[in-house]
Amino acid sequence: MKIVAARLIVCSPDRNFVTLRIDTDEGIYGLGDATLNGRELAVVAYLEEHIIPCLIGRDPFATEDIWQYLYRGAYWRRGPVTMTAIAAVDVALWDIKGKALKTPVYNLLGGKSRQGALVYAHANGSDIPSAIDSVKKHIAEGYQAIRVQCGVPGVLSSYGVPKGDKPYEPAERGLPSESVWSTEKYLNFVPKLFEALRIEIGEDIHLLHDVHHRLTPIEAARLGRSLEPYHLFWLEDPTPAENQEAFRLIRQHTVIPIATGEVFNSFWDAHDLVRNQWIDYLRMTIVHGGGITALKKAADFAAVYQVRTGFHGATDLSPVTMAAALHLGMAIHNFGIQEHMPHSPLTDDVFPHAYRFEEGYMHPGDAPGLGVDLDESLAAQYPYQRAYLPVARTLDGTLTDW
Ligand code: EZ4
Ligand code: CO
Repeated sequence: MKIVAARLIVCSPDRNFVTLRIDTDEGIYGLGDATLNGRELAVVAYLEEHIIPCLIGRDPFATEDIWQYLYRGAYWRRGPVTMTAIAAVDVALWDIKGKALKTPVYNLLGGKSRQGALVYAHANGSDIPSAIDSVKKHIAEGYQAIRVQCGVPGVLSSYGVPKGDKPYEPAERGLPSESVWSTEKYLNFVPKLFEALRIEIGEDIHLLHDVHHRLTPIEAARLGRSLEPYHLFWLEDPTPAENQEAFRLIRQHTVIPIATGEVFNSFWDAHDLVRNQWIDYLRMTIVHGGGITALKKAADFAAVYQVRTGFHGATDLSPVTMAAALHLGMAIHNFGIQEHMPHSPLTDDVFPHAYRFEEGYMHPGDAPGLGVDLDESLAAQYPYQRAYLPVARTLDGTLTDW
């Protein structure tokens, strides 16, 4: 089998998605997600100008060799644009492999290790009562694990809280909006939120929280310690992780489980975190971390240190990535949990898929390959629109981590 063509489909069914389609001489094609939120067209150019010409004529089954060719062969290693482009190729090739062999991709990665993938939903509210309502709504839908974000009194537009009555979506069309941040108000407020939640919903539901890189290590340690009575499933991105050593300090002070890695693009971003057991869950994702080939190795390395996976799964990761994450999550032994932020009905129509949600778990389905398609004529009705993630400033106007 040979690769005969590859092209990008850029569309915006409620939000932007970049999809790579690779075609073979046997009529089988594969899809890969190439969406890098807020920097979409950089990946399109990288693929169109620099990668696609090198793919034509290659054997699509050679996932390892093609990965190495694109990674080592570029000389310039790593970086989110490069690794998203490599991921798109890699995932499309695994899709082709599965379709050609007439089996779901999870069978090519080790086979099913579990019945389904435990997922967590996003609950949010502008204040504690509305956050509690949102959690109860998700429990009623069957979720057994729920991330909770809440507006902080005195802080305009906190992370994870929708502005209107539409579901929370981090990217916004137009130029970047600005939000305000106060660490002091946040640190005083969050324990009250989780105290109220445990009183209202009891002990059984898993609760999670995303700090979104906004604290220093010692502030994160204080938060972790103050949340211990409410036994969270995890505290996510407590501090930025460029300095992996920062997590040592958090670990010295609190037993709260720690998750990080959604912005990582290489396992080297996580190497110290994992081998020192400074984290409990690795959130690297297939689309930004170099594809199934790279994430399988990362997960296997993490397994040696009893670190489990918690792949990023926000709406900016397309249904193709959700499927890829579920196939890999079904197969590896150290799967932990999968983020599930449902796509809009329109996005789901553009990407018909075999995966499904049932009673707190997701299932990748048994279609050959990844089990996701792209309705190109529908996609064409929703062209790309420039969009960005917001930026954040502290109360005195200093730019801070969003
Ligand atoms: O801000 O996916 O845990 N989920 C997150 C997401 C990220 C977005 C960035 O594109 O932190 O909401
Ligand atoms: Co996050």
